[in-house]
Amino acid sequence: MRSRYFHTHTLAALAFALTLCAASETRVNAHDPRAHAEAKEEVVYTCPMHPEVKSKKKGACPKCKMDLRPARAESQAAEVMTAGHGDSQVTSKMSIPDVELLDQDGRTIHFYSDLVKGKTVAVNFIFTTCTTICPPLGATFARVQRDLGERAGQDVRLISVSVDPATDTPERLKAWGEKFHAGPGWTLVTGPKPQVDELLRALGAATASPQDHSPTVLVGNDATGRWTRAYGLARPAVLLGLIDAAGDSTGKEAARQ
Ligand SMILES: [Cu+2]
Repeated sequence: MRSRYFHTHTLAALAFALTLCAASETRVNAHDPRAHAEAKEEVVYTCPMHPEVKSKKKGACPKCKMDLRPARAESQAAEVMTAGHGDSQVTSKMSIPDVELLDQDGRTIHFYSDLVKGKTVAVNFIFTTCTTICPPLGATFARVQRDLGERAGQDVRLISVSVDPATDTPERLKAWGEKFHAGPGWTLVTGPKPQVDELLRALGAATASPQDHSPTVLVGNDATGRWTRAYGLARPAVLLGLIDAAGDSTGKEAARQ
């Protein structure tokens, strides 16, 4: 699973989103519950947090109450991500703005210098009132955090950026993060809307409304300049592989640059 690709600007991200949408009719539209019903094939539903929980019907996980998700649609979408972009597009460094924002404890942070500089980061895009795709995005990060162990907060940082900063106060983000046992290596970010919007544009995650956000995770390392956009609900092992690759300045992919 070495496929990856790179983007530096919003146009490329838009193209990416369109590719995802066009790629599979049975793929679940992140924020449209009707999309679930439209899938005609038999689907097995599974919990993002507890993969051993399987059901033929939609519903809540008996262990954590999280909405079950169609396992087949998830794996298909993950395959689309990698199959559709087989060869990585190597590019120059992303320009990460040093915008002043707030973390989940209400502390002022500078996005680049406090969170990104000197670390490998995985960034997802969430809003706390979302009941569809964002909870599984949080659950995925929780599993990545667990698998990272003590690396979380040391050489790797997980970052969740609110795409609805007007609603998502630091307090709301903190409560949301606590549902997923977010530890010190997982920073949740909000702030004044103009600054958040500037950040989202720079990260290729700007959308007209929060509901349009796609389940992506951006994995990169400022020092190596290697950035990958991946399906946000990919298996944690896949995301861990991307995290390792992003920080590996001696790897095969890096040599191709
Ligand atoms: Cu969402």
